[in-house]
Amino acid sequence: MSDFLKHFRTEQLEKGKEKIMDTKCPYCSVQCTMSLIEEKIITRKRFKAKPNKSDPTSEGRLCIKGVNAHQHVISNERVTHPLIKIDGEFVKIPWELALEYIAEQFKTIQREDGKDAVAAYGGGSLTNEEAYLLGKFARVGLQTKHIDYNGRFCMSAAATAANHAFGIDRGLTNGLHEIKDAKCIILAGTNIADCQPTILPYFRKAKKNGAYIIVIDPRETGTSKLADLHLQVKPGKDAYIANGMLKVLSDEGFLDEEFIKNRTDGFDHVLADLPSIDLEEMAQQSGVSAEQIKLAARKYGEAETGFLFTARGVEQHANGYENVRHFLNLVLGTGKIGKHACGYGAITGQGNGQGGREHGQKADQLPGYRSIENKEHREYIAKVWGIDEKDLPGKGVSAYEMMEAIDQEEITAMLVMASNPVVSNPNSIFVEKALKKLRFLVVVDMFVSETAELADLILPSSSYLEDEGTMTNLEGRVTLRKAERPMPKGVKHDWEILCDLASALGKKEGFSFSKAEEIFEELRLASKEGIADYSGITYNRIKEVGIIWPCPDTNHPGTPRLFDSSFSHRDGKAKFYPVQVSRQFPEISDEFPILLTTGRLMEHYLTGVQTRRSPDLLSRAKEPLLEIHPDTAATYGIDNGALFQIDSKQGSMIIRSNYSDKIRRDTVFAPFHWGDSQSINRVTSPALDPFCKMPEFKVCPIRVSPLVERKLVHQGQGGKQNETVDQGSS
Ligand SMILES: Nc1nc2c(c(=O)[nH]1)N[C@H]1C(S)=C(S)[C@@H](COP(=O)(O)OP(=O)(O)OC[C@H]3O[C@@H](n4cnc5c(=O)[nH]c(N)nc54)[C@H](O)[C@@H]3O)O[C@H]1N2
Ligand SMILES: Nc1nc2c(c(=O)[nH]1)N[C@H]1C(S)=C(S)[C@@H](COP(=O)(O)OP(=O)(O)OC[C@H]3O[C@@H](n4cnc5c(=O)[nH]c(N)nc54)[C@H](O)[C@@H]3O)O[C@H]1N2
Ligand code: SF4
Ligand SMILES: [Mo]
Repeated sequence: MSDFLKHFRTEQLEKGKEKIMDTKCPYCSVQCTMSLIEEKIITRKRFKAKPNKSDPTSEGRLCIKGVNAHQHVISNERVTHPLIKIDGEFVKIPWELALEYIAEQFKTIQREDGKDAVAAYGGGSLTNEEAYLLGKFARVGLQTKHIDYNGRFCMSAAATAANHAFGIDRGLTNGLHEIKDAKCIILAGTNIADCQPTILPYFRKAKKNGAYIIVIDPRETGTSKLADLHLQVKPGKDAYIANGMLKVLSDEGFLDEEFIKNRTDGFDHVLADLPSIDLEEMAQQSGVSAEQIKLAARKYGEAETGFLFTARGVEQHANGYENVRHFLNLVLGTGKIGKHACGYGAITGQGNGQGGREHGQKADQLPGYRSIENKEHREYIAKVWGIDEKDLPGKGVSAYEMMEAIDQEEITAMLVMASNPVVSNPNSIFVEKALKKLRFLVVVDMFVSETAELADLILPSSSYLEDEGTMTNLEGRVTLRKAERPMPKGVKHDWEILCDLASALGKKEGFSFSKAEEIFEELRLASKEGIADYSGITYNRIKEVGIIWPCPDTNHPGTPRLFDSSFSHRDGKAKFYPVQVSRQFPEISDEFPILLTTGRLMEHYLTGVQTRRSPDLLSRAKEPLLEIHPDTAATYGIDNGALFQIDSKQGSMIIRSNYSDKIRRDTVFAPFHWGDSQSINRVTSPALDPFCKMPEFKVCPIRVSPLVERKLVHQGQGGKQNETVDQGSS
């Protein structure tokens, strides 16, 4: 840079053109904090993300997504006006008219089709205040029973399992800082290296301190590189590993009888069933040798301290709930919980995946993790909301079931806020068809997502840099996200939109908030004495670092570790689960001879609406690639880098192959970050877990076949071409 330019630039900056914004990454559940420096040099903007060293969770780390998160905020594809669809085209419409029109449509539809015909569908990116308000809006504003959210696809199996086993669902039972002291760590179906990269160092530290690390995953991943033992399970068959391990723990005297006797319930049933478990059968079913299962059990059993973590790999199955319960048997059987460096963690996914499931977006839940089916809970919340308990709707159906209800024309209008269901639901060809049947669809988003494209009306919302509110991270730490960048003209915050819509529906009372903090104050009251008690948390208390709930009063320091002396069930005891595996698993056949599993790449986030609009992330992974073993590919005539077709019972999609010898030969893996014909959910199965309604994203029998046209082969393979990213510019 010439001296002149240097001088000029300094002058520009001195004139206050540099803005430093304290913020948090909008993506995953770690919620890393950072300072985002925005420089304006003449007309160009430059951004630089500086991680915050005093963040107790990220410890001053950021991953590639956090570094580039601002790129979607400044994308010129941001929607900055309400848009109404007229003759298939979106045209701008003023806010007042848009709100009036929505209110009129919702009222007409409710009059004609019934109150429950209008549904709300939320998301785990919403702040606690917005998730809370969306729940209140559905129940009080619309008086509909139908509200659910994308977290159903995320945390529902682990949440239901933890509620039943422990009496409480908080992702991690212990603070992350305890991981380094654990002597054995089981990572089942979790790819932390790509999905929560900034917490990987906690595990590295543990390993350095001598921890034995066991990874259970059908693929070798960045996470399995840490492993001393990698159990390459057949997709869907984790329960056989867990039960095989329990059998070994029992046979070889590793169970903690004192703990079982004093702190748990239901072990008798387990004990009665254990003799029927045949280790060889467990090995044969799971695709992991009996020797490896034994070794895993011994290492976990003999370690003085230990953690067991699960994530979507074991949870996103039609028996995801039971999978988690089987793993929890290992934790309870060895008494590795409720003390230092011993515990369980369901690694939460979305930025506010934890808070989003505590305050009433879920079909069966009221704020503070209260139950909509419990009379006392209903009465308490009705009082906070100033309504009669009788006017509070009951329980609705789960996210995917809402799509079925739309298909059945029981739901005829929907408000989607912060989700892209047409890409993230399983069996998405059906879902798209169903959504097209709606009489009226409103989508609140920053972009014209694949779902927004189907909308009758799109309302533009603010981004993470613009929207203040609290987010609860994977530790259960309630943190305050500041909003220091003004939002584009024409955009509103999600909570403002809900207040305005309520007002347009004639329900102004109870929705006249003028800032997020006022909503939080009501949420504190609503959560008081609930399971997820936030009543002791104030904006002022969390302006530096967050507080881990439960926090029942303003002097309470928060609760990093749960279950030191008792579990959260009324009798204080944790519950075992019978070891029988009764379900019929989806199996391969001559027609569909390969098992598909799906998941994530480091570079993209969920359905990719934000990260595909971030040039530095998109350039690293331009299109979905199917991880396939070269031997499997050879069997079906698939060249490396070739575009080919995947078919399942549900539908087809086109994808490019990427040879990898790091995956089982009977399994292929695809990411779900792309839409339209590249969406892997066009083929995934609509099977749901009967306990928690989690879809079966992680296993689906498919067939692969070469496309007739081979011309595209070897053209631009996408993938990690651009390894170095200029972190300073955008
Ligand atoms: N980069 C990135 N990070 C993210 C996200 C993202 O989209 N991109 N999303 C966030 C969200 S919302 C979530 S929920 C989390 C998800 O975090 P994870 O659950 O860790 O991510 P996934 O890739 O879905 O699945 C994890 C692993 O499960 C394995 N797996 C597949 N089938 C099975 C099986 O049957 N058994 C076992 N044991 N393992 C199996 C996959 O090979 C994969 O490596 O990540 C969060 N972080
Ligand atoms: N095959 C397969 N499918 C899966 C999964 C899998 O592993 N495999 N995982 C499932 C999981 S764990 C999850 S969490 C779901 C996620 O599924 P989705 O809910 O579809 O997730 P997103 O892609 O985050 O969609 C968020 C949408 O909201 C917008 N948005 C982001 N922040 C805000 C905000 O603050 N306000 C508003 N109004 N809009 C916002 C974004 O632009 C985007 O369009 O996908 C599920 N689907
Ligand atoms: S994606 Fe997750 S790990 Fe990466 S910077 Fe954002 S919050 Fe941190
Ligand atoms: Mo998720």
